[in-house]
Amino acid sequence: MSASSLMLGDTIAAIATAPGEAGLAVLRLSGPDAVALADRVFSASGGSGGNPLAHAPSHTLHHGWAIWPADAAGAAPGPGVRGPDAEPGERLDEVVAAVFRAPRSYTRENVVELSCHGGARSARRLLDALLHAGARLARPGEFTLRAFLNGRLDLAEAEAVADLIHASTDAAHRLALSQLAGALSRELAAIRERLADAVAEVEARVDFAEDVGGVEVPAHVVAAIAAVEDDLTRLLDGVAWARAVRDGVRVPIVGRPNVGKSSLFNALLGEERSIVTALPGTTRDRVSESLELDGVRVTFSDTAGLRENAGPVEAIGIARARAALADSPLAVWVVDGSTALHSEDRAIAGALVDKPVLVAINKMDRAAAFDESAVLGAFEGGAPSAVRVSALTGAGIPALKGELSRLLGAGSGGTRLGAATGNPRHAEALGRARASLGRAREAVRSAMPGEIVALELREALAAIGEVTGDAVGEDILARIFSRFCVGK
Ligand SMILES: Nc1nc2c(ncn2[C@@H]2O[C@H](COP(=O)(O)OP(=O)(O)OP(=O)(O)O)[C@@H](O)[C@H]2O)c(=O)[nH]1
Ligand SMILES: [Mg+2]
Repeated sequence: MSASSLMLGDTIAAIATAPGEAGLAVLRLSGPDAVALADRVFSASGGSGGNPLAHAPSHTLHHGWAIWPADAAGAAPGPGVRGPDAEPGERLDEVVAAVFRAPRSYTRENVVELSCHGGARSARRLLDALLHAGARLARPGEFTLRAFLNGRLDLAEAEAVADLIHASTDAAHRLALSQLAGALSRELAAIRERLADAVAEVEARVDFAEDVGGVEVPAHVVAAIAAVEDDLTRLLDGVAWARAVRDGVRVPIVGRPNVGKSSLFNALLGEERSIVTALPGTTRDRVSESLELDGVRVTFSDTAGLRENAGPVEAIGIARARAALADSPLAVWVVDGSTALHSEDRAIAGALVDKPVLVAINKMDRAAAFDESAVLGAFEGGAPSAVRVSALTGAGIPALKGELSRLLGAGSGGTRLGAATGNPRHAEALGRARASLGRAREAVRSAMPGEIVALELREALAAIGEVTGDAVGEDILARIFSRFCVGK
């Protein structure tokens, strides 16, 4: 990839902190002219003149004032730069400048961080001053993109920066931190080394073979390929859980009217959030609320009871319930355990066949009116998990939560959260690598030419390399970094 098309040559600026009233805000500048540009808006004395930062050693702090810069000769303000809102030399705020010289900085370029007061205006006016002085407004994630392009972070580590910022549970935070610290990258580096050895062995034999078809791949190479496949399988087994940890999951609570969905929703959350009445058709609007379950942010939504012949308002609620079902990986299906299985229940079961379902057999405080096999038998494809509960008394609720967390993947390889990844981009590439390895072993088994084996191994290597960014295109980088906020 060419650095020029990503414009590494210029100096970028952005506000790095969230907007709002706060003690401090921080602006970041990165690029070859970071120190010179900072000097144009920084004054140690509060007046203009002197370039106090020009000779500042790396990793030093400087107290002073931010001032509106004198007009730069020829520095026409770029797009997004507002006209001057102050006189040259006018004080904008009292600040501290931190100077980091390349390559000892976040981006490996010259970096200056200006800490000013928080609130609506200070940072914004200071940013305007920096843009007026000749900096370009950074794009989302551009500082981290530069850290990646300059080799300070690999791509998986750079993506972990975004995950860290988005993390909403301790487990998600830990997962992102371990990825930022290189746990995944190190595991993948070890895998790639073993694969590269295997490729070298196969290719050496291909080069020396008289008859291409006659290359024999030694048993220890086949074993090495199989071992790498196992390692990839372990990583892929942990993806579902790590993904749930990273992104959270939405779990709709569905069922026919009056079975106790809202009561169960309230019992799960431990608060009276949804309205409960003895009348069927009580819930019409979708009500959602989150809780943390073994480190996963689970957002339950209470939905309108699914039935035919509903009134117009209820019908809209039912349509929303169906929509909630469509975009969730998992659903809780509530049935009334004190009545026989209804034909409406069977219809709902039919709509749930293609996703993991947890059945809550509710109202267990009453006499059971059907056997469990009636519920489970309503599913054509494999029987789902079922737990008997009483939303009224709270019995069975902890068991239901435990089963839910098991279904989300807790206990799988990913719970150790060591080298786990929940990033769909990683999962896709690792899955492709594993498939290539399977084909490589198959090629060996069916005595195909050594070149085919080598080709598959090289494809696997390339796919793994995509995760750490050894081989990715600009379009992929653009997509990844657009997830970031400006200033990161
Ligand atoms: N005995 C008993 N009654 C329950 C239980 N759970 C819910 N109920 C009662 O069942 C009735 C319906 O409860 P809701 O929670 O409103 O049921 P729903 O499925 O949300 O109903 P809709 O919103 O109309 O679809 C209420 O009278 C609840 O008190 C339970 O575990 N045991
Ligand atoms: Mg309800």
